[in-house]
Amino acid sequence: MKSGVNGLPFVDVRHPSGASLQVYLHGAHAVSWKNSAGRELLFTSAESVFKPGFPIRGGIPVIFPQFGDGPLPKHGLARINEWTFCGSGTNAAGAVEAGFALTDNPSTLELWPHCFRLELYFRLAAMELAIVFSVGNTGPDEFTFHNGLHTYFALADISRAGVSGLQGAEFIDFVGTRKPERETRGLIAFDRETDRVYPMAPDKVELNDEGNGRRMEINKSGMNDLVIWNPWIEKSRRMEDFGNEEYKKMLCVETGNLRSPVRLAPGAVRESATILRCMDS
Ligand code: TA6
Repeated sequence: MKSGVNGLPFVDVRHPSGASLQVYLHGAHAVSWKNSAGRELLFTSAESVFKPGFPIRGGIPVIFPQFGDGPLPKHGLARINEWTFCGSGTNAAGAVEAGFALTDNPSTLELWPHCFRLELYFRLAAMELAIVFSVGNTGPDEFTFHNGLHTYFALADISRAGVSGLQGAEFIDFVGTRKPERETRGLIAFDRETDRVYPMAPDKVELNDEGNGRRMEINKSGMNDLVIWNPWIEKSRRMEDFGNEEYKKMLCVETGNLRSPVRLAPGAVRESATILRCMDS
């Protein structure tokens, strides 16, 4: 355990290949993932705050039990609570695994009256990061939830980036009509604010970061939906914890159960995962 920004504790995970991952206990929030070549693959804002009760801007925010706006704080409680580090080790495949857990506490119960246990396992290899996200209902009542990973990928230049693999998928544009549409593009490029939810999206998409000569494969399982977000110019200016020009250097490709909530019976556990594979050319 190391002491990070404002003294907040974080876990520094190292893989023999040279790959590394830094995860704050605050929100079980990964803020840096470097591949074996030492190249930073996540975007974390230089303006981010690091303090209790506030989400870190960038990295991999953990979403639970609510995606977006609603009766709870935006994107829920997981990213603004302090998680427990459960330990780390090398698994049979040679990946270095670090586990984190969050259970209900008086402050979560006040806002969301359900007992739960979240477990998040990061599995780090030379060019790959797998994240396993399990949600357990430890109370007597059924509950419904959204869960997901709001991943900020680092880019050389948003104007030279694109997402492929969504052609033909339905999407809802939250900057536009907010009505279901069909994706016609094989490669989605970015020249404006983009905030699109792809319900029941394909389980594999690819982010092409031409400026870095990098392709990132984004795989999901047990996660129905995918979101693509870039705040662009005006929204960037309105975000206090985000630099005005930082939209040029990032894209969120989010994976999770973000549209239709998942129903979980007492005692049940729902596991889901995202696997990120970096292919530097
Ligand atoms: O995932 C897209 C989104 O819901 C956008 O609407 C935008 O608000 C983004 O999340 C960031 O939300 P945050 O609460 O982290 O500022």
